[in-house]
Amino acid sequence: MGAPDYSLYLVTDRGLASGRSMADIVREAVAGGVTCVQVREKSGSTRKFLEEARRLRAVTRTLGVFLIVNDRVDIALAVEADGVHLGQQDMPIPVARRLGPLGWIVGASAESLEQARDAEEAGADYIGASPVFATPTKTDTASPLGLAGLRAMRAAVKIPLVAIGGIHAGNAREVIRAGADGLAVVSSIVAAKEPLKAAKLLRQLIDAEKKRRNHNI
Ligand code: TZP
Ligand code: MG
Repeated sequence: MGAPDYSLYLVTDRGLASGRSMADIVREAVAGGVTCVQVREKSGSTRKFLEEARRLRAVTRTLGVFLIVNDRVDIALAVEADGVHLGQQDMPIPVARRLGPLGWIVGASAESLEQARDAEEAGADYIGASPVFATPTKTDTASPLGLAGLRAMRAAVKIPLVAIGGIHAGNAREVIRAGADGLAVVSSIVAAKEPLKAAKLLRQLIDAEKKRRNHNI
């Protein structure tokens, strides 16, 4: 499916979906410009996680976007996801890499420069820079990196940086300007009344800022 595009990276959260199905939200979000989807389930059984991942695998395959599974290598393998996203307490990056097929995407969260460097050295494909801003969506985080922290992380590693935490249309451009290759969002799309429109606006902002950056203007 070509090189992964992390530009607008949607992370799912059923708790914010107001009863709508994640599959519908993902369809709308991808129509609006989401380039990559991570299925994330923080409560409930393995069985439920597997079922949700299976549904989203089918949707993302049809739409031609990458599907990444949060935390769980077993579920990622079971649904033939394109990769897995690992936190500091999850399976170590090289172990996940060995278990997955060739070309598997292994992403890793980093809350500090040291964690980012370690993840790169361990062979991560990208880093989830977390959290850039404080967010009610996830409160068990380290203190926010802020734009300065993100800039420092950008300077510390070469692999793609996907920024996460408190990102919305009002700050998207400055986060890209600070060196992010992509923006990961939960509530800005999942909780939006119109996920398609929300995704479209974010994608426009990201593309415009990346273009500006590439032309050095
Ligand atoms: N990891 C760090 S912050 C976060 C995750 C999963 C939640 C981001 O949610 P939101 O709603 O985009 O701020
Ligand atoms: Mg995790």
